[in-house]
Amino acid sequence: MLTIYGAYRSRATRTYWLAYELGLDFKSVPVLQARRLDNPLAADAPVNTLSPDFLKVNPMGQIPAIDDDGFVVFESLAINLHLAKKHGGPLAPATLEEDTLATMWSFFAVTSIETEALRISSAAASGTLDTDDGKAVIAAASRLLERPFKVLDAHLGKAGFIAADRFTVADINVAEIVRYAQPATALFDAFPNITAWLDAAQARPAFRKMWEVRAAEAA
Ligand SMILES: N[C@@H](CCC(=O)N[C@@H](CS)C(=O)NCC(=O)O)C(=O)O
Repeated sequence: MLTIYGAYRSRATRTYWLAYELGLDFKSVPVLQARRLDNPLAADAPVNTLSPDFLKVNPMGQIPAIDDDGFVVFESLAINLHLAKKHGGPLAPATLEEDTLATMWSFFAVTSIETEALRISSAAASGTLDTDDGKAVIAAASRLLERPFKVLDAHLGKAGFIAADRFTVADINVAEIVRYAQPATALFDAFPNITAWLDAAQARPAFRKMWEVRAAEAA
């Protein structure tokens, strides 16, 4: 049995999306981010990233993590690469080259895009996008995202997808990182190939299903 520890308002969305794409039978164990709770160590606190039982699963105290028939993995992108390769089919890399490209673009997204994209998503979540401070955050993050977006946009213009001639796990890994920057609409206006690729990814039934469950989860 596959157990996914996470929350739909967290990086676990990547794994839930993939699990829906693959049609996996899984158990979801809700684990909240400790920072969302006043007293995460209180006896009556819901299971969270600082709960002793969860720290036995992921000593980093972060979601998502999985227990796949006793094989425990943390780090969302590694989890997704593992699940795709284990279950095969069109979402999995079909060759060593596709596997390497899926790894390369996943690392690219997490090292060159995620930090700045999260700044944009945090500004949007805190409702400060229209303030001077919020505009300054968006401008600074957008400037730093210009180079990786240029590289990604050129790649998608030629290839259409991230690591193969079809939608794969690599598209999910990269799309779920690029999504955090979406509130910076002017940035996306400058990169039409990224915009078209992300729109198509987010129109997939498995993304929509994940997004519906996320919307129903307490903010
Ligand atoms: N690099 C890790 C980062 C995981 C991470 O930071 N997750 C956040 C939620 S999105 C978390 O669990 N934070 C702990 C907390 O806020 O208490 C991954 O991709 O899995």
